[in-house]
Amino acid sequence: MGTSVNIFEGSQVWVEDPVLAWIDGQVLKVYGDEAEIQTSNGNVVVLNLSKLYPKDMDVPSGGFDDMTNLSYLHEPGVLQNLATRYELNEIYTYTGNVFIAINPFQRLPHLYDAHMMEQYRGAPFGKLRPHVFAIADAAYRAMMNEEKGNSILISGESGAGKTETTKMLMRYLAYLGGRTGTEGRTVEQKVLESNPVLEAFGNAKTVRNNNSSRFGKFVEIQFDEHGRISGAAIRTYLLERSRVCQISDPERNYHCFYLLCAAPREEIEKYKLGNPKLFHYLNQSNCYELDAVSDAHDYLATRRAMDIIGISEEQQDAIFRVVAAILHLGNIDFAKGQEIDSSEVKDERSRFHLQMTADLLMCDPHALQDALCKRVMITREEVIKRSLDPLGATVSRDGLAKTIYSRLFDWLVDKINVSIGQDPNSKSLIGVLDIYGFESFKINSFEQFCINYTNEKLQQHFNQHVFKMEQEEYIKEEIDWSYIEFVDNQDVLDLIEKKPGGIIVLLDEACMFPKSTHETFSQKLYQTFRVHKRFIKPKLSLTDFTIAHYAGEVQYQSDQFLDKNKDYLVPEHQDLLAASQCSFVAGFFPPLPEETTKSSKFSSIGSRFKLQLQQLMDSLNSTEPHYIRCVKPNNLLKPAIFENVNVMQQLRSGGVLEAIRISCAGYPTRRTFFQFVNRFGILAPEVLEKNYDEKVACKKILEKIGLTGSQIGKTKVFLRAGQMAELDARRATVRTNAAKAIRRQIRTHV
Ligand code: AOV
Ligand code: MG
Repeated sequence: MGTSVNIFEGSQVWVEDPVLAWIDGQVLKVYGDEAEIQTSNGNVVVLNLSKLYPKDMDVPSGGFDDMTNLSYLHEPGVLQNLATRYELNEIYTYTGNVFIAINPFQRLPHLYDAHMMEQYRGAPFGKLRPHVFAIADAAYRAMMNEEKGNSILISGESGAGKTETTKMLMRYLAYLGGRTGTEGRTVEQKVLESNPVLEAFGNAKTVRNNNSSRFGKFVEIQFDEHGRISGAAIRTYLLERSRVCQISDPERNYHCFYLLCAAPREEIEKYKLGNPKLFHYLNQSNCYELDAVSDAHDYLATRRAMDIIGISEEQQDAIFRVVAAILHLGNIDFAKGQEIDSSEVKDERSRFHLQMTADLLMCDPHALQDALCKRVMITREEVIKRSLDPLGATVSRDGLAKTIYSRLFDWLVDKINVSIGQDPNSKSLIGVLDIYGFESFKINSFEQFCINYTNEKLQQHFNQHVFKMEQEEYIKEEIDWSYIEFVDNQDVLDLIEKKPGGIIVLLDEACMFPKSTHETFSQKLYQTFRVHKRFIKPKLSLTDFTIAHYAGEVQYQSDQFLDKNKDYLVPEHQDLLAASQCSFVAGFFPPLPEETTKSSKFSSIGSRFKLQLQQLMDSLNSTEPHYIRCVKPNNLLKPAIFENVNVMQQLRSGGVLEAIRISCAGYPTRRTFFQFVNRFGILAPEVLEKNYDEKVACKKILEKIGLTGSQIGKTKVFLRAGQMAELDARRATVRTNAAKAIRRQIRTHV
């Protein structure tokens, strides 16, 4: 949206820069379509006028709280405003309907203290500085006043601060809806303490974030008619299972493993643990400790949080016993057995770990060994036990570890929900969504596919609502508008989830057909989507496929898609653990109905996830949404570093600029009558002389300058994209001419 018409010699402009994303400069000369610009770092560049963006010269030194105050709502303006504010530790900024939070990577204690909470309680929106508390407060007021559910949707890339922001929101809601002086554990205390527990079991250090959530979370906080918290429900989405058995340097496995290895002596001895370096599931990476985190301390903190939630001592012991069992399980190695293609537990050390695993899971060690090394085959005639080779046994071992861990995680979520309790009579609710952000790595597998699919869903929700809200403002101001088309990502969603024929369906078909491989699956995709404009077959690969997501293209490697889509519990594992003497463990594996145990029918992770997402969307659609976009200012995870290119890329892919673009299709700039007259009265001085009321004055000014397409609302003037720039240019010309005239006058007088 270059506004080239308004560029002339002397103009301050932004031009694209490979290092800084955008750099400001001054136009030295204009020749036809091109201009020569001196940039602020001393370079002179020649560019087409369409590549220049006018620089807003009216930005206060601290930037604008709300970016819609910018005269030019373009990329460089938005970026500059955020950078200016970040430098002053102003990490929050409004952009119309979207709230932007930039990770400070340092504790800002005053920002979240009790005094701050008090200030925001009931304060009119926009009166105080932008803050997550203001968003939570607005959601709470809206819920109370309109008796409608509200939701707060937080997005942003890994490490951008979604989970921290979620915790602040929850703290503030607990403050608003908490009870004072009640005996025992309150609902809100349990809700808050669910965070450290879920983080211990569902978060891990990744390359991008030392405390990365490896699951999605939707917390629904229920309120009674007095606006007090009366219950809550936590739903989680797709925990990353592969991490339990496979990590790469410098990442870590789930925190709980390290916490347990740092537990007090008696526990370490009881579970025969010790240095995490001794365990295969942990020592695939060289990272064991985190900066500024004490696992020993966090172990005790997690235990305390479990106490508050109401997880009994006995259950806590069982939980950590299972965690220890998984570590021992991972240390069982296999060697070739006596028979061809069979395997046996490798050596003395492995036998020790087998025994430990069996002890901790309270199951029979022989049965455990069989479950790991053998498979039962059911043919029409007979039931035979087939041996697995060492590699097969290792895969079986890892499968068992992943199954146990994910059941443990599900158990925790259920337990937390039961303990907090649901309020069936709840008057209203606020949902808070903290989900994984859009991901595009060098290698993108099924996890990234699901994560990005989630983001497509949320983006669609976002588009629809930003539009709706935008148009509601037009209705409120009673201006004429016609429905504005926006770029819909329905076609990407169809590509992924359509029935029949979408990628998820094709993947399920491939999983059900025994002869398929990832090659045949990829071929099928290439054939089916040969002409789909969101699907691309990369030239140099026979099995990769690329999806043109709303946030950019992502190339997926299909080789593990089939395996990862199959949620297939090996019947031997099921039988083994269902027979555990420990009711906690046996409880993870309730008996299955007869038919499902026999057939090897698989259950599709992709399809189940799709269903979960649909349910999530249904819940969200019945609420009034508020959007928070978290931004990561740098990849070093350090304070006070604002990397322009990095932030720019997030604003683009996070759909922030898309939202701006959407609002540009409408009337993105609006000014109150007073502001408008003040600024542009100079264009029609004769109007100012007459004593019109402000609204009439605005109308007259607009008439005089013949600006078409703008609208006069009840309290504001609404301008189309670029019109503000046009008005400013005229204002500048009038002023320059006036200055020249004055100079002429002075000269003639002299
Ligand atoms: P994420 O949830 O968005 O990533 P987090 O909320 O875990 O990111 O934030 C990452 C880290 O940034 C935290 O551990 C803090 O050290 C720091 N941080 C974030 N927000 C704040 C804040 N408001 N004040 C101080 N420090 C903060 V992921 O879960 O990886 O997508 O899957
Ligand atoms: Mg997180």
